[in-house]
Amino acid sequence: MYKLFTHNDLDGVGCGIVAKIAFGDQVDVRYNSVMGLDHQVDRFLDYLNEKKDKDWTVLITDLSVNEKNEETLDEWFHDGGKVQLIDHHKTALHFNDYDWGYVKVEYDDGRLACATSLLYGYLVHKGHLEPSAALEEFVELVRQYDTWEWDANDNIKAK
Ligand SMILES: [Mn+2]
Repeated sequence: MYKLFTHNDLDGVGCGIVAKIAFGDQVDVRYNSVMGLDHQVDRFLDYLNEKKDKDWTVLITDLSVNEKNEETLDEWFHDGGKVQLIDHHKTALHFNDYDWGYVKVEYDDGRLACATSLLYGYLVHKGHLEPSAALEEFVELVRQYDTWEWDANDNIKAK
């Protein structure tokens, strides 16, 4: 099973949609405010540590965790647990120091990344998701909305 903790804004919900297309009923998605995330992650890590349940893959998108959860996630990972944090905020770049962190602010061609576009790329790369034109359009609209590129491009569809 996959447990996805994601933001409750459009980009975060986009991650939930992409994850559900990839994993169907094998993913449990929880949408969080910036302030609410750490409590939820902390509670779930307590559950995992108590049950020693290694079947779960913990995914965190569009938000980053506090230092305490960062340490607990790293311990869980080194104990054989499955963890992946994916984000596009500059403030989260230090998570790239971990094998379970994937933070990218912009693509090589200069376009800004969003969490939905990073998660989509990740799931396609891992073979969890079949790319499609419809999905790519959805992901690109979310990306333009989240990065305000819709404004520069006057892309009302993304708005
Ligand atoms: Mn975002």
